[in-house]
Amino acid sequence: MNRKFRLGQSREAQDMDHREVYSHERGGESKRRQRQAERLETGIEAHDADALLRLPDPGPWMHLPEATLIQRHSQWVDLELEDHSVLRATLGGKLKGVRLVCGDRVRYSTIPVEPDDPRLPAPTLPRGEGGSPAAQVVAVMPRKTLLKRGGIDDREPWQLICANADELWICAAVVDPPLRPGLLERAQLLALDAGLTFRVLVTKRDRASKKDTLPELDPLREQGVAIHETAALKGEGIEPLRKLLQHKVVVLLGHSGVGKSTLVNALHPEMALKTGGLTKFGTGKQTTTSARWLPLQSGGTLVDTPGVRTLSVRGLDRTLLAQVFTEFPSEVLEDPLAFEAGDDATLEALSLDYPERLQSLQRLWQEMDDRNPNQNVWR
Ligand SMILES: Nc1nc2c(ncn2[C@@H]2O[C@H](COP(=O)(O)OP(=O)(O)OP(=O)(O)O)[C@@H](O)[C@H]2O)c(=O)[nH]1
Ligand SMILES: [Mg+2]
Repeated sequence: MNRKFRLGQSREAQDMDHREVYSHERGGESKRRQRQAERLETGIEAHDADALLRLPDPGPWMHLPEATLIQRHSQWVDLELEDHSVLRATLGGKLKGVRLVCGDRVRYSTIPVEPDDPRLPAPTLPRGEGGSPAAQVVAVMPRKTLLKRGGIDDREPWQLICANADELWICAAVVDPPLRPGLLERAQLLALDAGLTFRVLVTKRDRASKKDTLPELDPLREQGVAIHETAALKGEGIEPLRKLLQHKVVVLLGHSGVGKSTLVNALHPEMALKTGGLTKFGTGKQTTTSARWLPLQSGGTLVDTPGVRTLSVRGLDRTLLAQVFTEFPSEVLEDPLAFEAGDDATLEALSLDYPERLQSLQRLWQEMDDRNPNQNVWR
């Protein structure tokens, strides 16, 4: 038989007959990616999106001490204990498949707990900071709130941002980096979904004239969304935020380079978080790389997060749109796609102050029902 060989791999001639498989490969896709695409197609790995958020019962572990997960690393997590010291911990086998996130309240053990499956090796415990005993997280407590955004595809339907937060502050710079249209509405939807109070923080206010009233925020102003203007480098607009933070956990979200870490440093200079400049294109440099839980001396906790390009609303409930697009009549909110966004007569009949919001509503409406946006990438 005339066999063809590829590097490090022999191949049955009949495989070659399945041209649809082979032709993908010739198109430059790796075998792994092909297999992923096939699984998505057959739905073998399609999960119940809500099931992925369910947590195992912490009941058997309630005798163990509780801590807050303050930072996730690839192999371990950092916990903040009752006495505010930090302990590095691995995740116990019982939490396999459970995705923990910054802000989770967890139960931990300082004695290694054997894994359920005897074939698995016992976890190697890293040494904690300052030689303190290392630990293993064995349970996670029910979450008061969970801030999440739509994920990549059905295998990862949600990207978790923070657990147990009270407020979401979306940061938008006056200039550099430019605000992507729709980011504020998207953040508003995520906050509504998680049940968090929503505020807009205008950063770098010193970079624009005081006469500039930032008319792009008018639709939000009219809805009564709280908007706070700050110039963190000059310390302007910081004190009112300090008051708002008392007894609260606040997540900072925004594009890379809008000044989230600079704002944290202005509120708590001892934190001395790394901040970055901007690229020559006026975009951020992704200086912050993982979410961090930062308790402030003046009260409250800030969660600094890495810059986002966009916030997917895939999988969120469409009824939330009525609370964001309050100016639209119910017939539009029931089926926005029935209205032609480019048609002057339609827009006039709706007498919209901000006609561009109809397009934005339509886009979000479609995205919320987008089952698997990556499914068609391969063809
Ligand atoms: N003029 C001015 N520049 C600011 C202000 N706040 C931040 N910057 C600058 O903006 C740049 C980015 O700030 P960062 O705090 O690193 O931004 P970030 O949002 O944390 O960015 P990522 O960590 O990449 O998501 C830095 O060069 C800051 O000096 C401000 O109030 N005024
Ligand atoms: Mg940062």
